[in-house]
Amino acid sequence: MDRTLEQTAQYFIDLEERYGAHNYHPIDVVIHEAKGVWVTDVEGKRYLDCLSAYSAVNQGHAHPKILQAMIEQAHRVTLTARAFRNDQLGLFYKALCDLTGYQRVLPMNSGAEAVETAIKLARKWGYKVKGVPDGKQEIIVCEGNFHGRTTTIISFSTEPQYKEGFGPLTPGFVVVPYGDADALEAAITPNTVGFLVEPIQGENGVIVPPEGYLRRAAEICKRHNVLFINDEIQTGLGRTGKLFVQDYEGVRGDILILGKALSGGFYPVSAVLADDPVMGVFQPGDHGSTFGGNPLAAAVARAALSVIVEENLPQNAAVMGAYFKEQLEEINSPLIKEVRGRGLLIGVEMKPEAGGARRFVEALRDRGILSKETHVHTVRFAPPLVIKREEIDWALERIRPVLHGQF
Ligand code: IF1
Repeated sequence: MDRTLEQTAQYFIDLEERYGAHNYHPIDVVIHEAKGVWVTDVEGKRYLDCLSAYSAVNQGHAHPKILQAMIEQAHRVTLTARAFRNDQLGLFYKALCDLTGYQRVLPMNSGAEAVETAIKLARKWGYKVKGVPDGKQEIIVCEGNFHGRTTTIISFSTEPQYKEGFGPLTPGFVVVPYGDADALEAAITPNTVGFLVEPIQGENGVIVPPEGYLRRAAEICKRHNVLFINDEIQTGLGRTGKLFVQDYEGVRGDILILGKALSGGFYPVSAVLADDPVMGVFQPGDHGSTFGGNPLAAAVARAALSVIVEENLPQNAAVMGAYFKEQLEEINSPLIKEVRGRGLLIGVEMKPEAGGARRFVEALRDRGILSKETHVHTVRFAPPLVIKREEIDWALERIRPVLHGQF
Protein backbone atom coordinates (compact mmCIF):
# COMPACT_ATOMS: atom_id res chain seq x y z
CA MET A 1 0.00 0.00 0.00
CA ASP A 2 1.54 3.33 -1.00
CA ARG A 3 1.67 5.67 1.93
CA THR A 4 2.26 9.38 1.93
CA LEU A 5 5.24 10.41 4.02
CA GLU A 6 2.90 11.69 6.73
CA GLN A 7 1.49 8.19 7.13
CA THR A 8 4.81 6.55 7.89
CA ALA A 9 6.17 5.94 11.36
CA GLN A 10 9.48 7.48 10.34
CA TYR A 11 7.80 10.83 9.65
CA PHE A 12 6.59 11.07 13.24
CA ILE A 13 9.84 9.71 14.67
CA ASP A 14 11.79 12.36 12.78
CA LEU A 15 9.49 15.13 14.08
CA GLU A 16 9.96 13.97 17.67
CA GLU A 17 13.72 13.71 17.23
CA ARG A 18 13.98 17.15 15.59
CA TYR A 19 11.73 19.15 17.90
CA GLY A 20 11.55 17.21 21.19
CA ALA A 21 13.89 17.15 24.16
CA HIS A 22 15.79 13.89 24.18
CA ASN A 23 14.89 12.86 27.72
CA TYR A 24 13.59 9.47 26.62
CA HIS A 25 14.81 6.65 24.39
CA PRO A 26 11.45 5.25 23.32
CA ILE A 27 10.84 2.04 21.42
CA ASP A 28 10.22 3.10 17.79
CA VAL A 29 6.51 2.33 17.52
CA VAL A 30 4.22 5.23 16.60
CA ILE A 31 0.81 4.59 18.11
CA HIS A 32 -2.25 5.95 16.35
CA GLU A 33 -5.08 4.50 18.45
CA ALA A 34 -5.74 2.06 21.26
CA LYS A 35 -8.63 0.06 22.69
CA GLY A 36 -8.56 -2.37 25.59
CA VAL A 37 -5.27 -4.29 25.50
CA TRP A 38 -4.61 -3.54 21.82
CA VAL A 39 -2.87 -0.58 20.22
CA THR A 40 -2.51 0.17 16.49
CA ASP A 41 0.37 2.10 14.97
CA VAL A 42 0.25 4.64 12.12
CA GLU A 43 0.93 1.90 9.60
CA GLY A 44 -1.96 -0.22 10.82
CA LYS A 45 0.12 -2.76 12.72
CA ARG A 46 -1.51 -4.11 15.90
CA TYR A 47 0.28 -4.71 19.19
CA LEU A 48 -0.70 -6.18 22.54
CA ASP A 49 0.19 -3.57 25.15
CA CYS A 50 2.20 -5.17 27.95
CA LEU A 51 3.20 -1.89 29.57
CA SER A 52 -0.18 -0.15 30.14
CA ALA A 53 1.57 3.23 30.12
CA TYR A 54 3.44 2.09 33.25
CA SER A 55 0.21 0.85 34.87
CA ALA A 56 -1.87 3.94 34.12
CA VAL A 57 -4.35 2.06 31.90
CA ASN A 58 -5.25 -0.83 34.22
CA GLN A 59 -8.82 -0.49 32.88
CA GLY A 60 -7.66 -0.93 29.29
CA HIS A 61 -7.19 1.82 26.73
CA ALA A 62 -10.16 4.11 25.95
CA HIS A 63 -12.53 2.45 28.37
CA PRO A 64 -16.02 3.54 27.21
CA LYS A 65 -17.37 4.25 30.68
CA ILE A 66 -14.49 6.57 31.56
CA LEU A 67 -14.62 8.18 28.12
CA GLN A 68 -18.35 8.85 28.54
CA ALA A 69 -17.80 10.41 31.97
CA MET A 70 -15.04 12.60 30.56
CA ILE A 71 -17.11 13.82 27.59
CA GLU A 72 -20.18 14.56 29.70
CA GLN A 73 -18.19 16.51 32.29
CA ALA A 74 -16.15 18.33 29.65
CA HIS A 75 -19.39 19.68 28.23
CA ARG A 76 -20.36 21.05 31.66
CA VAL A 77 -17.17 22.49 33.25
CA THR A 78 -13.58 21.31 33.33
CA LEU A 79 -11.75 23.63 35.73
CA THR A 80 -13.02 25.92 38.48
CA ALA A 81 -9.86 26.37 40.58
CA ARG A 82 -10.14 25.50 44.28
CA ALA A 83 -11.03 29.14 45.02
CA PHE A 84 -14.58 27.84 44.49
CA ARG A 85 -16.35 24.52 45.02
CA ASN A 86 -17.78 22.24 42.35
CA ASP A 87 -20.29 19.38 42.15
CA GLN A 88 -17.77 16.63 41.28
CA LEU A 89 -14.98 16.93 43.87
CA GLY A 90 -16.93 15.87 46.95
CA LEU A 91 -18.37 12.89 45.07
CA PHE A 92 -14.83 11.84 44.11
CA TYR A 93 -13.62 12.24 47.70
CA LYS A 94 -16.46 10.07 49.00
CA ALA A 95 -16.00 7.38 46.34
CA LEU A 96 -12.27 7.13 47.10
CA CYS A 97 -12.77 7.12 50.88
CA ASP A 98 -15.57 4.55 50.68
CA LEU A 99 -13.36 2.30 48.51
CA THR A 100 -10.19 2.61 50.60
CA GLY A 101 -11.46 3.26 54.13
CA TYR A 102 -9.39 6.43 54.58
CA GLN A 103 -10.99 9.52 56.10
CA ARG A 104 -9.49 12.25 53.91
CA VAL A 105 -8.22 12.86 50.35
CA LEU A 106 -5.89 15.54 49.01
CA PRO A 107 -6.18 15.54 45.18
CA MET A 108 -3.23 16.36 42.94
CA ASN A 109 -2.29 15.71 39.29
CA SER A 110 0.93 13.78 38.71
CA GLY A 111 2.28 11.03 40.89
CA ALA A 112 5.33 13.09 41.77
CA GLU A 113 3.10 15.93 42.95
CA ALA A 114 1.28 13.48 45.22
CA VAL A 115 4.60 12.17 46.59
CA GLU A 116 5.75 15.76 47.20
CA THR A 117 2.43 16.38 48.98
CA ALA A 118 2.97 13.30 51.16
CA ILE A 119 6.49 14.48 52.03
CA LYS A 120 5.17 17.92 53.05
CA LEU A 121 2.34 16.30 55.02
CA ALA A 122 4.72 14.01 56.92
CA ARG A 123 7.14 16.85 57.65
CA LYS A 124 4.32 19.13 58.83
CA TRP A 125 2.88 16.33 60.99
CA GLY A 126 6.33 15.69 62.46
CA TYR A 127 6.68 19.35 63.33
CA LYS A 128 3.15 20.03 64.64
CA VAL A 129 2.22 16.66 66.20
CA LYS A 130 5.42 14.71 66.94
CA GLY A 131 7.27 17.86 68.00
CA VAL A 132 10.30 17.54 65.72
CA PRO A 133 12.01 20.93 65.42
CA ASP A 134 11.27 22.49 62.00
CA GLY A 135 14.17 21.79 59.64
CA LYS A 136 15.19 18.59 61.49
CA GLN A 137 12.48 16.29 60.04
CA GLU A 138 13.90 13.05 58.54
CA ILE A 139 12.18 10.67 56.13
CA ILE A 140 13.59 7.19 55.56
CA VAL A 141 13.57 5.84 51.97
CA CYS A 142 14.90 2.68 50.33
CA GLU A 143 17.77 1.77 48.06
CA GLY A 144 16.44 1.47 44.52
CA ASN A 145 13.49 3.75 45.16
CA PHE A 146 11.54 5.46 42.41
CA HIS A 147 8.99 8.06 43.45
CA GLY A 148 9.11 10.60 40.61
CA ARG A 149 11.34 13.17 38.98
CA THR A 150 11.08 16.43 40.95
CA THR A 151 14.20 17.90 42.51
CA THR A 152 13.26 16.89 46.06
CA ILE A 153 12.31 13.36 45.00
CA ILE A 154 15.47 12.72 42.98
CA SER A 155 17.43 14.08 45.97
CA PHE A 156 16.86 10.71 47.64
CA SER A 157 17.16 8.56 44.53
CA THR A 158 19.97 6.01 44.56
CA GLU A 159 20.18 6.02 40.75
CA PRO A 160 23.14 8.32 39.89
CA GLN A 161 21.71 9.38 36.54
CA TYR A 162 18.45 10.58 38.14
CA LYS A 163 20.32 13.05 40.38
CA GLU A 164 23.60 13.94 38.64
CA GLY A 165 23.83 17.64 37.81
CA PHE A 166 20.54 18.54 39.51
CA GLY A 167 22.05 19.92 42.75
CA PRO A 168 21.76 21.40 45.26
CA LEU A 169 19.70 18.46 46.52
CA THR A 170 17.02 18.52 49.22
CA PRO A 171 18.29 17.30 52.62
CA GLY A 172 16.35 15.33 55.24
CA PHE A 173 16.31 11.84 53.71
CA VAL A 174 17.98 8.66 55.00
CA VAL A 175 18.49 5.64 52.70
CA VAL A 176 18.19 2.05 53.95
CA PRO A 177 18.36 -1.29 52.10
CA TYR A 178 15.00 -2.36 50.60
CA GLY A 179 13.33 -5.32 52.27
CA ASP A 180 15.37 -5.06 55.51
CA ALA A 181 13.09 -4.20 58.45
CA ASP A 182 15.98 -4.29 60.95
CA ALA A 183 17.85 -1.68 58.90
CA LEU A 184 14.72 0.46 58.92
CA GLU A 185 14.45 0.29 62.72
CA ALA A 186 18.17 1.04 63.12
CA ALA A 187 17.84 4.19 60.99
CA ILE A 188 15.02 5.71 63.05
CA THR A 189 15.97 8.73 65.20
CA PRO A 190 13.81 11.03 67.36
CA ASN A 191 13.58 13.27 64.26
CA THR A 192 12.24 10.58 61.93
CA VAL A 193 8.76 11.56 60.76
CA GLY A 194 8.12 9.07 57.97
CA PHE A 195 9.13 5.94 56.04
CA LEU A 196 8.40 6.28 52.30
CA VAL A 197 8.34 2.97 50.44
CA GLU A 198 7.04 1.22 47.30
CA PRO A 199 5.49 -2.11 48.40
CA ILE A 200 6.96 -3.59 45.19
CA GLN A 201 9.73 -1.62 43.47
CA GLY A 202 8.57 -1.14 39.89
CA GLU A 203 11.24 0.87 38.15
CA ASN A 204 13.98 -0.95 40.04
CA GLY A 205 13.00 -4.08 38.17
CA VAL A 206 9.83 -5.42 39.84
CA ILE A 207 11.54 -6.18 43.15
CA VAL A 208 9.20 -7.99 45.56
CA PRO A 209 10.34 -7.67 49.20
CA PRO A 210 10.42 -10.68 51.56
CA GLU A 211 7.06 -11.92 52.87
CA GLY A 212 6.16 -9.97 56.02
CA TYR A 213 8.40 -6.98 55.28
CA LEU A 214 5.55 -4.52 54.94
CA ARG A 215 3.89 -5.80 58.11
CA ARG A 216 7.12 -5.55 60.11
CA ALA A 217 7.89 -2.12 58.70
CA ALA A 218 4.42 -0.89 59.63
CA GLU A 219 4.78 -2.29 63.15
CA ILE A 220 8.18 -0.63 63.56
CA CYS A 221 6.78 2.69 62.33
CA LYS A 222 3.89 2.47 64.78
CA ARG A 223 6.18 1.62 67.66
CA HIS A 224 8.42 4.60 66.90
CA ASN A 225 5.62 7.06 66.05
CA VAL A 226 6.80 7.30 62.42
CA LEU A 227 4.33 7.66 59.52
CA PHE A 228 4.24 4.66 57.16
CA ILE A 229 3.96 6.28 53.72
CA ASN A 230 2.96 3.75 51.07
CA ASP A 231 3.51 4.75 47.43
CA GLU A 232 1.07 2.62 45.43
CA ILE A 233 1.07 4.90 42.38
CA GLN A 234 2.21 2.02 40.20
CA THR A 235 1.23 -1.05 42.25
CA GLY A 236 -2.18 0.13 43.42
CA LEU A 237 -5.73 -0.11 42.07
CA GLY A 238 -5.65 -3.83 41.24
CA ARG A 239 -2.29 -4.15 39.44
CA THR A 240 -0.87 -6.87 41.74
CA GLY A 241 -4.01 -8.96 42.28
CA LYS A 242 -5.51 -7.08 45.21
CA LEU A 243 -6.76 -3.50 45.36
CA PHE A 244 -3.46 -2.56 47.02
CA VAL A 245 -0.29 -4.49 47.81
CA GLN A 246 -0.75 -3.41 51.43
CA ASP A 247 -3.88 -5.58 51.53
CA TYR A 248 -1.77 -8.74 51.16
CA GLU A 249 -0.26 -8.19 54.61
CA GLY A 250 -3.14 -6.44 56.32
CA VAL A 251 -1.09 -3.25 56.45
CA ARG A 252 -2.63 0.21 56.18
CA GLY A 253 -0.28 3.06 55.30
CA ASP A 254 -0.70 6.13 57.51
CA ILE A 255 -0.43 7.91 54.16
CA LEU A 256 -1.39 6.14 50.91
CA ILE A 257 -0.31 7.68 47.60
CA LEU A 258 -2.21 6.92 44.36
CA GLY A 259 -1.91 8.02 40.74
CA LYS A 260 -1.73 6.56 37.21
CA ALA A 261 -4.76 4.19 36.97
CA LEU A 262 -6.71 6.51 39.27
CA SER A 263 -7.82 8.11 35.98
CA GLY A 264 -7.57 5.04 33.73
CA GLY A 265 -5.05 6.93 31.64
CA PHE A 266 -7.48 9.65 30.53
CA TYR A 267 -6.11 12.51 32.59
CA PRO A 268 -3.42 13.17 35.22
CA VAL A 269 -5.07 12.42 38.55
CA SER A 270 -3.26 11.57 41.77
CA ALA A 271 -4.26 11.62 45.40
CA VAL A 272 -2.89 11.44 48.92
CA LEU A 273 -5.07 9.54 51.44
CA ALA A 274 -4.81 9.80 55.22
CA ASP A 275 -6.96 9.99 58.33
CA ASP A 276 -7.85 13.14 60.27
CA PRO A 277 -4.93 13.06 62.79
CA VAL A 278 -2.48 13.33 59.86
CA MET A 279 -4.40 15.19 57.15
CA GLY A 280 -5.67 17.62 59.78
CA VAL A 281 -2.25 19.28 60.05
CA PHE A 282 -2.91 21.07 56.74
CA GLN A 283 -4.70 24.37 57.16
CA PRO A 284 -6.12 26.54 54.33
CA GLY A 285 -3.24 28.01 52.35
CA ASP A 286 -0.67 25.38 53.41
CA HIS A 287 -0.71 23.53 50.08
CA GLY A 288 -2.52 23.59 46.73
CA SER A 289 -2.54 23.16 42.96
CA THR A 290 -4.29 24.91 40.06
CA PHE A 291 -5.62 21.69 38.53
CA GLY A 292 -5.68 19.53 41.66
CA GLY A 293 -9.21 18.27 42.26
CA ASN A 294 -10.74 19.86 39.17
CA PRO A 295 -14.23 18.65 38.20
CA LEU A 296 -13.06 16.92 35.02
CA ALA A 297 -10.39 14.99 36.95
CA ALA A 298 -12.92 14.13 39.66
CA ALA A 299 -15.52 12.86 37.17
CA VAL A 300 -12.92 10.82 35.26
CA ALA A 301 -11.45 9.32 38.46
CA ARG A 302 -14.86 8.32 39.79
CA ALA A 303 -15.58 6.44 36.58
CA ALA A 304 -12.09 4.88 36.61
CA LEU A 305 -12.62 3.64 40.18
CA SER A 306 -16.05 2.21 39.42
CA VAL A 307 -14.63 0.25 36.45
CA ILE A 308 -12.01 -1.32 38.72
CA VAL A 309 -14.70 -2.46 41.15
CA GLU A 310 -17.50 -3.35 38.71
CA GLU A 311 -15.20 -5.36 36.42
CA ASN A 312 -13.45 -7.01 39.38
CA LEU A 313 -10.07 -6.06 37.96
CA PRO A 314 -7.97 -6.98 41.03
CA GLN A 315 -9.33 -10.53 40.86
CA ASN A 316 -8.68 -10.75 37.12
CA ALA A 317 -5.15 -9.51 37.70
CA ALA A 318 -4.65 -12.19 40.34
CA VAL A 319 -5.88 -15.03 38.12
CA MET A 320 -4.36 -13.85 34.83
CA GLY A 321 -1.15 -12.75 36.54
CA ALA A 322 -0.62 -16.12 38.20
CA TYR A 323 -1.13 -17.84 34.84
CA PHE A 324 1.10 -15.41 32.93
CA LYS A 325 3.92 -15.65 35.50
CA GLU A 326 3.71 -19.45 35.69
CA GLN A 327 3.91 -19.71 31.89
CA LEU A 328 6.87 -17.31 31.81
CA GLU A 329 8.63 -19.37 34.48
CA GLU A 330 8.09 -22.52 32.39
CA ILE A 331 9.86 -20.98 29.37
CA ASN A 332 13.04 -22.21 31.01
CA SER A 333 15.33 -20.28 28.67
CA PRO A 334 19.07 -20.36 29.52
CA LEU A 335 18.99 -16.58 29.00
CA ILE A 336 16.49 -15.93 31.80
CA LYS A 337 17.84 -15.25 35.29
CA GLU A 338 14.57 -14.77 37.18
CA VAL A 339 10.85 -14.14 36.76
CA ARG A 340 9.49 -11.84 39.47
CA GLY A 341 6.26 -10.12 40.28
CA ARG A 342 2.76 -10.26 41.66
CA GLY A 343 -0.52 -10.16 39.76
CA LEU A 344 -0.01 -8.47 36.41
CA LEU A 345 3.16 -6.63 37.46
CA ILE A 346 5.83 -9.02 36.17
CA GLY A 347 9.52 -8.59 35.47
CA VAL A 348 11.72 -11.06 33.57
CA GLU A 349 15.38 -10.47 34.40
CA MET A 350 17.71 -11.66 31.66
CA LYS A 351 21.22 -12.90 32.46
CA PRO A 352 24.04 -10.42 31.73
CA GLU A 353 25.27 -12.68 28.90
CA ALA A 354 21.93 -12.11 27.16
CA GLY A 355 23.20 -8.66 26.18
CA GLY A 356 20.61 -6.48 27.88
CA ALA A 357 16.79 -6.43 27.84
CA ARG A 358 16.44 -3.73 25.18
CA ARG A 359 17.13 -6.09 22.26
CA PHE A 360 14.47 -8.51 23.55
CA VAL A 361 11.98 -5.64 23.92
CA GLU A 362 12.67 -4.61 20.31
CA ALA A 363 12.30 -8.19 19.09
CA LEU A 364 9.00 -8.42 20.98
CA ARG A 365 7.86 -5.19 19.32
CA ASP A 366 8.62 -6.72 15.92
CA ARG A 367 6.29 -9.58 16.88
CA GLY A 368 3.45 -7.38 18.11
CA ILE A 369 4.13 -7.18 21.83
CA LEU A 370 4.80 -3.84 23.54
CA SER A 371 6.96 -4.04 26.68
CA LYS A 372 9.82 -2.01 28.16
CA GLU A 373 13.17 -2.70 29.64
CA THR A 374 14.20 -1.38 33.04
CA HIS A 375 17.62 -1.25 34.67
CA VAL A 376 19.30 -2.79 31.64
CA HIS A 377 18.46 -6.47 32.17
CA THR A 378 14.75 -6.67 33.06
CA VAL A 379 11.80 -6.88 30.67
CA ARG A 380 8.60 -5.58 32.27
CA PHE A 381 5.25 -7.21 31.43
CA ALA A 382 2.26 -5.29 32.79
CA PRO A 383 -0.75 -5.56 30.47
CA PRO A 384 -4.09 -3.88 31.25
CA LEU A 385 -5.98 -5.79 33.97
CA VAL A 386 -8.85 -6.50 31.55
CA ILE A 387 -6.66 -8.98 29.65
CA LYS A 388 -8.19 -12.37 28.82
CA ARG A 389 -6.47 -15.74 28.95
CA GLU A 390 -6.57 -16.15 25.16
CA GLU A 391 -4.80 -12.81 24.81
CA ILE A 392 -2.08 -13.94 27.22
CA ASP A 393 -1.74 -17.13 25.18
CA TRP A 394 -1.46 -15.04 22.00
CA ALA A 395 1.34 -13.07 23.68
CA LEU A 396 3.12 -16.17 25.04
CA GLU A 397 3.32 -17.72 21.56
CA ARG A 398 5.42 -14.71 20.56
CA ILE A 399 7.28 -14.21 23.84
CA ARG A 400 8.63 -17.79 24.14
CA PRO A 401 10.92 -17.82 21.06
CA VAL A 402 12.13 -14.30 21.79
CA LEU A 403 13.15 -15.10 25.38
CA HIS A 404 14.97 -18.13 23.97
CA GLY A 405 16.97 -15.66 21.88
CA GLN A 406 15.40 -16.87 18.63
CA PHE A 407 15.34 -13.59 16.67
C1 IF1 B 1 9.30 8.21 33.98
C2 IF1 B 1 7.79 3.15 36.19
C3 IF1 B 1 9.48 4.87 36.25
C4 IF1 B 1 6.12 5.57 40.13
C5 IF1 B 1 6.00 5.48 41.54
C6 IF1 B 1 5.74 7.82 41.70
C7 IF1 B 1 5.85 7.96 40.33
C8 IF1 B 1 6.05 6.83 39.51
C9 IF1 B 1 6.07 4.14 42.25
C10 IF1 B 1 5.75 9.36 39.73
C11 IF1 B 1 6.14 7.00 38.05
C12 IF1 B 1 6.69 6.38 35.85
C13 IF1 B 1 7.45 7.65 35.54
C14 IF1 B 1 7.98 7.48 34.16
C15 IF1 B 1 8.15 5.99 33.93
C16 IF1 B 1 7.41 5.32 35.05
C17 IF1 B 1 8.28 4.49 35.86
F1 IF1 B 1 8.26 2.74 37.35
F2 IF1 B 1 6.47 3.23 36.27
F3 IF1 B 1 8.17 2.37 35.22
F4 IF1 B 1 10.07 5.85 35.81
F5 IF1 B 1 10.09 4.21 37.15
N1 IF1 B 1 5.81 6.61 42.30
N2 IF1 B 1 6.59 6.09 37.28
O1 IF1 B 1 6.31 4.44 39.39
O2 IF1 B 1 4.55 9.49 39.03
O3 IF1 B 1 4.96 11.85 38.34
O4 IF1 B 1 5.28 10.03 36.69
O5 IF1 B 1 2.97 10.57 37.48
O6 IF1 B 1 9.54 9.17 34.74
O7 IF1 B 1 10.05 7.81 33.10
P1 IF1 B 1 4.45 10.56 37.82
